[in-house]
Amino acid sequence: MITNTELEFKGNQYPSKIVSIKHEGDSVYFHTDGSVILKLTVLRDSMLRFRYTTKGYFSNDFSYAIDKSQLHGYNFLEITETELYYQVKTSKVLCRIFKLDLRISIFDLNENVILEDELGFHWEESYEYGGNIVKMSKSSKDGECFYGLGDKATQMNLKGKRVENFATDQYAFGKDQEPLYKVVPFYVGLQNKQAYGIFFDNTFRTYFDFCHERRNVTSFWAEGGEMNYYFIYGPNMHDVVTTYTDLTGKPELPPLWALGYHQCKWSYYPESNVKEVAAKFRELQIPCDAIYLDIDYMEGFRCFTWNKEYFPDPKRMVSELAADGFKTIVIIDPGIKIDKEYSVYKEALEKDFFCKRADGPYMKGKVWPGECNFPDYTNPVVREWWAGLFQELISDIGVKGVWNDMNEPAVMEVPNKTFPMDVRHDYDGNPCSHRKAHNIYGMQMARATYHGVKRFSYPKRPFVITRSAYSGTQRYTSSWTGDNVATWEHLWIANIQVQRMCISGMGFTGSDIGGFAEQPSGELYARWIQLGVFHPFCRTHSSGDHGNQEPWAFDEEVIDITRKFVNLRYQLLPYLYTMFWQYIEEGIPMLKPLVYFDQEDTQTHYRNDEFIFGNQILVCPILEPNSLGRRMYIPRGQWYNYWTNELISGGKEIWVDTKFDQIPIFVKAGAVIPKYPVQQYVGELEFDELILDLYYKEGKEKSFVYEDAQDGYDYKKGRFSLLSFQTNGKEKDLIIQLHQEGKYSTNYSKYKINLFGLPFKIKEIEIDNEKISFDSKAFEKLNYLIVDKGFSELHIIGK
Ligand code: MIG
Repeated sequence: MITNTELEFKGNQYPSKIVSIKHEGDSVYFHTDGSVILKLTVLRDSMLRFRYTTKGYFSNDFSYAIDKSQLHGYNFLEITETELYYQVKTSKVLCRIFKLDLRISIFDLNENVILEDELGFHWEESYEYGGNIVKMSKSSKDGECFYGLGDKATQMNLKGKRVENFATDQYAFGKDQEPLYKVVPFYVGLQNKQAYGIFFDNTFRTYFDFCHERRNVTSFWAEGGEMNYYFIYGPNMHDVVTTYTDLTGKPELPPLWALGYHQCKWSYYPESNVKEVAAKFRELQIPCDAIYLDIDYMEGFRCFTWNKEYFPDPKRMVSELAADGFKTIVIIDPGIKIDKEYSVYKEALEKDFFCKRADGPYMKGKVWPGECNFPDYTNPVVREWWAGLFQELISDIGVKGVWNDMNEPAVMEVPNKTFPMDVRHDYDGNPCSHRKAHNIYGMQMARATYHGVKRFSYPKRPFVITRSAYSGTQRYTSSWTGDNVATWEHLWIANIQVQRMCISGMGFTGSDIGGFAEQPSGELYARWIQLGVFHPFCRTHSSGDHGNQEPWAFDEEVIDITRKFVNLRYQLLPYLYTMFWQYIEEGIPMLKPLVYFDQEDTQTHYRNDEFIFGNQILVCPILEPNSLGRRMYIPRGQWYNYWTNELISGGKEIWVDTKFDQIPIFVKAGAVIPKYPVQQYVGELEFDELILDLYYKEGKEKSFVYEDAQDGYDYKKGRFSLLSFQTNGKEKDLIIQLHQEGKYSTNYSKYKINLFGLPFKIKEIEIDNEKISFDSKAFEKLNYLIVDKGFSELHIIGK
């Protein structure tokens, strides 16, 4: 195993001088006098791809990460030459390729350096495996910051860290522990207020070193494959992240219920236990939309079977739960029990669908069912077969979602916790060993699962959740952060992991609320739910080998806090759905670390705890016991304290007082926050008003509300409703302009507008230039207005 870049290593080889170049369409080939070739492709004016070969030719170009529907095309491409370098110019960047040694420097159009090779591309031949360890090193300036890389359990800014990407079942992982479940070899660099991104699309074990080994050097390398990376220019982090997300793909909208609260445990069984848990949620009036069945629902852990003793009639149970608003989600693991009597095993064996060792026999490994074989999900025929297996679960029984676990892949009782590296994979017609396929195995399983669940759920939307993932997995599934622990430190980790996943293109993510391993105190559980309701995916889960972790496992105060915060999440569903829509449309991360929100403010560069939920709500969890508040950084701008409605100016660190049933939440001045009434599950209630919380600001602010049928695919045919509110506050006057788009007609007929922070008394109100009757006495008591939906301009005139 390689644990450092070994930059001085005598076995390192370097490219020699360029002898010729060839321009073909969007690509330029730089041939050296050895057998190194660099292929530089201009995908967009702000995105360049660099591929290096040391063989004199390029192998088949294939990637699981890249989305076929990504946008590409550039406006301008010019190639020039000086004595020292070739220059490729687009309308956004200049890229110089040095003739002597193939090193790269990238500049903005004003010739400010964005990113420069240090040693640049170099490699070491690995005779053991018959390939190269491919390496890249870049110079790094003082003050440069680094973000991204998926699920890393470490500080937000990766400066000074080294990380390893190798999908691993890391039970009860610790802070800074490496590697973890997911592999997202993408980072954002921020230097001199300019952001750029690097996506190293290489599925072998990879490492990234951010000025850890050497102070002013950032490097990344892989234990095989090609040096193949994408450079994305910002200059805003927003541009980098949305471009990366477009490159690796965006999901479809989940059904709205999937944004509700989910309850899980290892395991709820038998049926009576599942029913009890569901009923208790309704009794205590804590909203909940989904309940999970962990591995014990199966017959001897055989996927696609049911334990008939615990679940004599799954179809009846699932439909009874559904009648009470609960969607049933079941776990499916990759290991298929070796059992001649088991139909899934027999069929896969007959069709030769299992992974094989290099010398021929099927790969065997122990997981929950005992000895198993493992489908080769990298074979499209196998994926198709796997998708078909979901027919009974989804179409007949009525299961609404599937949970893919153990897909790193995890194997028990072996030191490396996974497959032997010689195992063969189809890799969609590019046969290879597990060294190359390991990091995408879980992704391909989730992909096959998604296609199956979607096929049988149609015309409704599927729901899938996975533990392992590679870049691009967001196209198919949501995810959770794996087996965390009920400790305060893990609450800190969960907060960072989910923010980091959001800026790594894979935002539909949450942690096991309360912690998977060990028992949380009531206080820790309460603090965790207070954070968890602001995560895109919101589920309590626990290993069940300690006490219970349903809200009622704790005292009355914690139950009330849970209800209060889950209620808040359900009220904010239209806001959450709108952020999801901005994510699928534009790749905008649903949670924004402060540095993403305001990269120009260097105070944000090392912040970890505070984040922006959507575009306009600032949240900061309480991460310590016995806290009656905390210090936090308020980013620049005007913010209302959600609990007190006090207006404060940001750009400073302050102390915020909170009670046990609060965490610091601030709403951006000018925002219009849409809310639904509290429902026990999505779709429980019909209502005639959309609530709009409007926070006055002097000046302008824009807010959006996206709605549709909450499930199904009509939204793709234009049946959605997009409201955009432009508020404009003046000293004695507030104008709200509303613009509507889309063909979906919402069921409610009115808006209930709650006005916060209005600095004047209302004299009169005009809607579309007509005065309406206005009862100022009533308003002074209630502070809201009810108006018919569909106005163009609401004018509130002060005295
Ligand atoms: O080896 O299915 O991360 O969420 O409850 C443990 C049992 C297997 C690990 C998952 C966890 C799940 C558990 N699984």
